[in-house]
Amino acid sequence: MNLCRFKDQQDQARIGLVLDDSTLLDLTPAGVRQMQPLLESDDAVAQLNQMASQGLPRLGLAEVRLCAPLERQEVWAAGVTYLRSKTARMGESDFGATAYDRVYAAERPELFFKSLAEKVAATGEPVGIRRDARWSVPEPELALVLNSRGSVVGYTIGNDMSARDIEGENLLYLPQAKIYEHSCALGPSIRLGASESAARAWTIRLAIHRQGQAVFTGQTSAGQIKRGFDELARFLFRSQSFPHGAVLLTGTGIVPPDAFSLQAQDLVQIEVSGIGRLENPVVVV
Ligand code: DO4
Ligand code: MG
Repeated sequence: MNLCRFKDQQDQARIGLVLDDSTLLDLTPAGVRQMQPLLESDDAVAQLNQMASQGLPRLGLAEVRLCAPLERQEVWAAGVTYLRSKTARMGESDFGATAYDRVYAAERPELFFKSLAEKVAATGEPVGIRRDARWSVPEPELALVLNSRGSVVGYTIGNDMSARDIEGENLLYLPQAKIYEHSCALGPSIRLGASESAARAWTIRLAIHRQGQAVFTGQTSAGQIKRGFDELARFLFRSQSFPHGAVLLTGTGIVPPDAFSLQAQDLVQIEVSGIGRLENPVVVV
């Protein structure tokens, strides 16, 4: 069951339930104006099933503009949670190498702030590469949707856009490598009601297209994430509260070859088998 946000004709955000690849149910007549009460409730799937049987209006997905599926949540990210991410980062950096090695093995994960909700790109909106970076990549990641109690209530797809040369030059530059205009995309919807073991069986795929040709494709399994989802959520909620909930990206396991850098007008497509596809064109920021 996939929950989405979309804009109506008056440019107001509405909440919908994705029925299939081409149709959604508008939940507005059922009194749903925000996602948060559903994400906070213990029986969101049962409530939504009940609403779905009420004969609510159906809309074509092609007729609406999807928004990023979050409201007031902060977006955070975990790093170096896949072996592939650890080895790639150790290669790109000289003196930072031991930091990546150590955090991969440590009890405490790497967690960093990624974005405010209002800065997140929805599917179809541009993601950015910095004009002062030479080496930019998308990071396709499974994203945990957490309620205010720190429980995983759903999953979406995240793109943790990164400037690898800036991160590799000095780890203290991580915030500049990771947080800039259009550096985070989320969507297209939130998958509710899936267990961690079901989510771990999902395949994550990345395809980058340039002038209509695929210039990179790769895939991994969410099962390769080294840490438990609750473990990541517990560390995020340590000594910190999130009254609106949070979205936590779980790290990347797909790293394009070192010679590859994104260019303006590339198209980044990320698919997670249990969720759908997040697709964003690239712009220079
Ligand atoms: O350590 C730097 C960032 C790691 C990251 O974003 C990832 O592994 O996905
Ligand atoms: Mg990442």
